[in-house]
Amino acid sequence: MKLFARKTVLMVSLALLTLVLSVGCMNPEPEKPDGNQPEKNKKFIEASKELRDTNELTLLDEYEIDLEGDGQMESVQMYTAAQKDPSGNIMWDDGQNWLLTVRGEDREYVLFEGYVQLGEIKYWAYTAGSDTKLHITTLQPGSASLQLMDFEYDSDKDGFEGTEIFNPDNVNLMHSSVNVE
Ligand SMILES: [Ca+2]
Repeated sequence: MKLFARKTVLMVSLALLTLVLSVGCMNPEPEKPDGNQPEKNKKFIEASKELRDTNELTLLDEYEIDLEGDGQMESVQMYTAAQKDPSGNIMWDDGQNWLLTVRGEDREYVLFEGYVQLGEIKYWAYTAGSDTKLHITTLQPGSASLQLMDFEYDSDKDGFEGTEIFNPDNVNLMHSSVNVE
């Protein structure tokens, strides 16, 4: 009886050891994206209640659209910090701050805010296919960058899902048919 018990203990121990070893030798599972962690090339842009001060900025482009279909218009606005000369021409520097924002009366979604060196920002607003979601796609060409971003409005989350589509490293821009205006 004792012997049997010992054998049983030994066998159970061996089985456990085998199990521990086999689990230990298994390849670790590939890392799954954590639900709370944003993907590397994505960022969510929430509504900001405090509107940026645009008094000192030059409005380059404005487009009115009803974001969520409530009958009240919102506006896509693109600004640069470069000022206009008395004739109305923009005095571009080698670099300047830019602001691309979608604003309503008491909120805004800042799609881009920052300094652009030897470059500019272009945007396209559109819907695609049967989907009625607004997309704003931006291209930011510069002497050392060529970034393409897509911002899709999500009415459930009330914000824009930004996705970096293209952003190659070590760009040395040699030519563009699009010049700073
Ligand atoms: Ca609206």
